[in-house]
Amino acid sequence: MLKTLVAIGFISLSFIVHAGADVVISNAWVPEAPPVARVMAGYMTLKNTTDKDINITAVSSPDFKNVEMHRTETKDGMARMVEQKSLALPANGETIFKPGGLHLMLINPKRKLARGDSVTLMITADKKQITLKAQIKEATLDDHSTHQHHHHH
Ligand SMILES: [Cu+2]
Repeated sequence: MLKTLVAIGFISLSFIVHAGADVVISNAWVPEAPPVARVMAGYMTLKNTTDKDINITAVSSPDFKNVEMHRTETKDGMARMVEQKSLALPANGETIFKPGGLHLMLINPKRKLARGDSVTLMITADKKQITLKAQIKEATLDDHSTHQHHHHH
């Protein structure tokens, strides 16, 4: 009986904690890059659990000098990256940052980052700030991080 009560208590407590989480972020990772790399990519899955669109208006990290949101677009066989100043997460929808599409551009790492390390990301979603960790993982072959990364400004 006591066990049941404790379990219920835990469930309702975690419900309260999650009630504020309009955006649930999972699978956040950063492909490993050569130590000399000045830019790294970041990927994640964002779930908007509300029935209203939510706008991501800023991303920052204490581990990088600057963070941008980019979308890779292919036109006439040429891929280019377009910075997204703001990104709408559709109501009850899932938005995936993945190689070849939306990605975070992590610019000028402040420390050496190797596989197994994790970095902190801070995402502003409709004025609320979400803080999460992303792990540095082995880059997969089709990752754009393994290609020459051109940055246009
Ligand atoms: Cu980019």
